[in-house]
Formats: sequence, C-alpha cells, structure tokens
Amino acid sequence: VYTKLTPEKSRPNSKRIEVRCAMEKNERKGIVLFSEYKRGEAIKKALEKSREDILFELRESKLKGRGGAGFPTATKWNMVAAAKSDKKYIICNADEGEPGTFKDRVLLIEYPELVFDGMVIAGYTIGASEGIVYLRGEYEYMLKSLLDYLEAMRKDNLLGKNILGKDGFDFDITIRLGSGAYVCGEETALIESLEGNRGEARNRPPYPVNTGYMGKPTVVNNVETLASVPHIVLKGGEWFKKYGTDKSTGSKLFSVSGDCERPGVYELQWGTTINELLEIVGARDAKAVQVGGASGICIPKSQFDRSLAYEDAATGGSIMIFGENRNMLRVLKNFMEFFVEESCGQCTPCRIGNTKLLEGIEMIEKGEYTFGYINQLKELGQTMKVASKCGLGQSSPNAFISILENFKEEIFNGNGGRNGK
Ligand code: L3W
Repeated sequence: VYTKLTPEKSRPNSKRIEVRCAMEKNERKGIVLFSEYKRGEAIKKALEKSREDILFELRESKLKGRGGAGFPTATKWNMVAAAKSDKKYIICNADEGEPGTFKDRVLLIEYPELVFDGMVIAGYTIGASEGIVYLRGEYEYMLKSLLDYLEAMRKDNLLGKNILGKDGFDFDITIRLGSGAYVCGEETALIESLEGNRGEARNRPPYPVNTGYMGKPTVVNNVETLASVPHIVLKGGEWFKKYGTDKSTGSKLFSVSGDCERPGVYELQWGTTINELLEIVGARDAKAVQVGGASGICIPKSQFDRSLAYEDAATGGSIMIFGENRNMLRVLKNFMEFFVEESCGQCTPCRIGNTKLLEGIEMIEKGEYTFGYINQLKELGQTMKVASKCGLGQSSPNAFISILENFKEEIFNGNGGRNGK
C-alpha cells in the first residue's frame, strides 16, 4: 500500500505527508528511512568529513532516540566521542520486544544497509572499533541473512581494517542473540546480558556513555535511530529537520496493528495526528488507540486530534487500534499479564506492583471491587512510575491508569466488566 496525502486532506497548512507500508516489498519511496539509499554511500561521505562535522550535522538534525525515550542522539554520541578510553563500543538495540512493535524487524530485513552503515558511521564518529547488534531471540530466523550481509560488507571493505582506505579506521560488527526477555531491551539489562550475566537493569547513573559494555564508554541506540544517520550524513541536518515538528524532527516509523484495514509499518512525519493516521490505515470504528505499546498510554476517541510527537503523544512507534467491539478491560488484562510475566523481579515496586494491578483487574472482572481500592491501585501505579528501577516498572502502569481513566464508563457501568465480548 502506498498513499500520498495532500495538505488539504491532512492537517490544514501541513506539509505533504508521504506514507508507505513497508510490508509491500517492491515499494522504495518514503520520506527519510524509506527513501532511496545505496549501501556504503553515507560511509564514504562520512569518512571524507571530520568527526566534528558529523556531530555538527547530527546536532543540526535534532535527531532523538527512536526507542521511545527521545534522548538527543548527538549529545549521546558526543559524550562517548569525548570520553578518554582505550576501548569504546556502539551497540544497536534490536531487542524489539514491546508488544505491537515490529518496525525494527522491517528495517533489519529490508534495509540492513541503513542500520549497519549507521553503525559504521557511529563507530567512526565516537572512536569505536567494535559494534554489537543485540538481536531479539525471536528474530533468530533473520540471523543468517544478517551475517551474510555483514560478510558482503567485509568484501566491499565497508567493515574490517582501514575501511574504504581510511587509514587507521578499523571497525567490525558482531551479532548477539537475546533469549526472549523483554527487560533486556532496557539498555543496562541488555549490557548485563551481553556480558553473560542475568538480564537485570543497573542503577543509572552511571549511564552507558560512561560505564557501558565491559565498563567502557558505550553508545546504545535503537535500530531506527541508527538507520536515520546515513540519510542525515548524506543530505544534512537542515534537510532532515524540514520534516516533523520543531521538537520532533524527521520521520518516524509506526508499527500499526489491530482493528484497521491496512496494518503494517508506516513512515510518517512526526506531528501527524492520530486521526490522520487512522484515516491512512483505514480504521473506521476505532474507539481507542494504544500509543507506545503495552507500556504506552491508551488514547480515547475524544483525543484523536492529538499529535504523535515527543511533545504530545510520544511513542517508540507502536500503534494498536481497538474498534468499538473490543472489551478494554480484557485488553488491559492482557497487557498486565505480560508485565507480570516479564518483570525481572529485581525491584519490589515492579515485581509486586504489577501483580497487584493484575489482581485489581481480576477483581473488577468478578465484580468484587470497591472504588476506594481501585483508586489506591492507581496511586500504586503512580508510585511504581517513580520508584521502579528501570523503564519496565516505570511505564507498565501507563496502560492501567489510562484505560481505567479513559474507559471508566465502559468498564464500571457498561458490560465491559463481566459480560463484554
Ligand atoms: C547520558 C544522561 N545519557 C539519559 C540516555 C540513556 C538512554 C537514553 C534514554 O527507556 C523508554 C520509554 C519507553 N547522560 C542521560 C543519558 N541518557 N540521561 O538516554 O534514557 P531514559 O532514561 O530517558 O529512557 P530508557 O529507560 O532508556 C525508556 C520505552 O523505553 N520502552 C520500551 C521500548 C521498547 C522498544 C522496542 O521494543 N523497540 O523501544 C519501555 O519503557 O517508551 O520511554 O540511552 O542512557 N544524563
């Protein structure tokens, strides 16, 4: 599916929005990530530049981390570039475990040139000679093709010693598989896992930029963040920030699933409204959109004019659409079961908190609850957000709080409790 929306059809006064569904293999047109790119192009250009120039363009672009948190990429790279150390690392976080998220999978399968070239450029800029892809265990099926791809890059001297004739720039990439733990998408749990330890988050600070893999300065970037870099190097930061909004520049990949006619991965400008997105994907009777996966917030129809942007409805790119017939309590129960299962158990707010929230949902299902207790659970959710050690427990109450708040009519008065579909 390929659609172009004119300004009139989208936001008034907005720039043209180009949309592409990456599930269609032959389509090669898009805003940034899905636009034309040839392997090695940006590496060649980067190696003609100084590290400072690359950092300058990156800063100009205002690229922010695409995993969900939105930390400025140039700041992160700069910290590692400036660090004094005999060894530095660039890690590509491909542990795409957020329910409803499948855009990194598409990038890795269809656009490996962007991801790997982005890693090489990162290595050059920060002064690392080793890159590691931490690949979600469930993506083992793509391991062979990725390894073949890396081999082809070595043959073209895009990896290895003195890359493209650049004296002294040696860089190579290895791929390591996860084993299915959601928490290993959290960067410090990921590093623990890479070091051969149990996947549990570390306290931060120190951040990985100071004390990362093997205690060395490390950049950990999401797949999509790295894939944005080659285009920025080729076309410049000014070009990149023509797209999107002031605070959320460029484009974003959205993994769209649920009750719509055209699920898939879409590249849209930041700032696109939920209404616009629903029209593009053919969702006619949506009553709720879960933005940001199970750990995100559930937005009701009355707020569909909100923008997908760091400054409004921020997201790592997961969009789950729920039609009129969905039982939102059951949706919520499904999310909370996931978090109870995936909490690593290390910190109490997350381990006990998620279990308590799930128990609350089961009480509502049975009709055995008091509003006083449900309100206490919402407060517990707020406590989990501030007291949990890592992003898992800090964000798992989002769905609980937003669904119970935004769908209270359905859940407490309608048939959503015991008798819904
Ligand atoms: C140096 C400082 N570095 C922050 C770095 C930090 C990290 C990045 C973001 O992720 C998100 C949440 C969900 N000096 C620094 C610094 N950094 N301060 O910036 O850090 P932070 O703490 O804002 O967020 P986080 O804990 O890394 C939480 C999302 O993750 N999430 C799940 C996402 C799932 C996927 C997926 O499957 N693809 O993305 C769940 O919580 O959106 O916003 O690198 O080191 N002073």
